[in-house]
Amino acid sequence: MRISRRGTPASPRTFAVTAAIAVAGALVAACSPDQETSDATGTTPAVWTGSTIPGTAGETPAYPGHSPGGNALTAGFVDAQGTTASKVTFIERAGFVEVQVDVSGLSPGFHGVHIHERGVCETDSAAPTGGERGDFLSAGGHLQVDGHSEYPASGDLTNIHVRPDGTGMLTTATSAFSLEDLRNGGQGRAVIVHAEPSNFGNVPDRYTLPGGGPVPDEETLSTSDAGARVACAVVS
Ligand SMILES: [Cu+2]
Repeated sequence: MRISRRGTPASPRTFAVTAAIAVAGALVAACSPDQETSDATGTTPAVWTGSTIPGTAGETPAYPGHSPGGNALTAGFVDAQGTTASKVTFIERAGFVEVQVDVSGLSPGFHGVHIHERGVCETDSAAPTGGERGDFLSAGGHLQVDGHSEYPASGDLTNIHVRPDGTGMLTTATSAFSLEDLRNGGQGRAVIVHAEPSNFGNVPDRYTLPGGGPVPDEETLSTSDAGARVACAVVS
């Protein structure tokens, strides 16, 4: 649903965009807990003092400041000017994926964050289905994993709140996709931060479109009305 349109027309700038991708597998070798965990009665349980949540059963334990080996993806965001100060990290846990987003240089307020289908970040590009050009449009629509067609889409994540100084951070969790879905057979996916917040397709039915049509319409469902694409990261 397009009630009003914000943002500017597609910029003539063209940047070759390469997102830094790193699998955190190399980190695991450096992990050395200070204390052994034990279930035996009378022993002292391990104490977690870091912000990273403990690893889950069946995988290499995660210690504060460490990522489980081979179970994480991280990538840097670029904006239309090629700035790369922000990053996103995905960590596979037991039954869900932990998502950490750190951004800077964005306008204050809430911004939509989605996984988009194609692992490309191209400014001044057109959607795979054609149409008008704009920054990061060639990343396509929101990720829907195999067998999922409902909305919110598989790749719809929680909005990130950006503070007045332009920085923001978000930690969330989703079971709507796996790291394999993100790797996409080596082709990767794009993580997009939008100019506006997502509404997740939620438009109260007391609203109607100018022509009287019901809401949410297909555009609202497929885009969450999050507006222009202001930052993009390729994970693979
Ligand atoms: Cu999006």
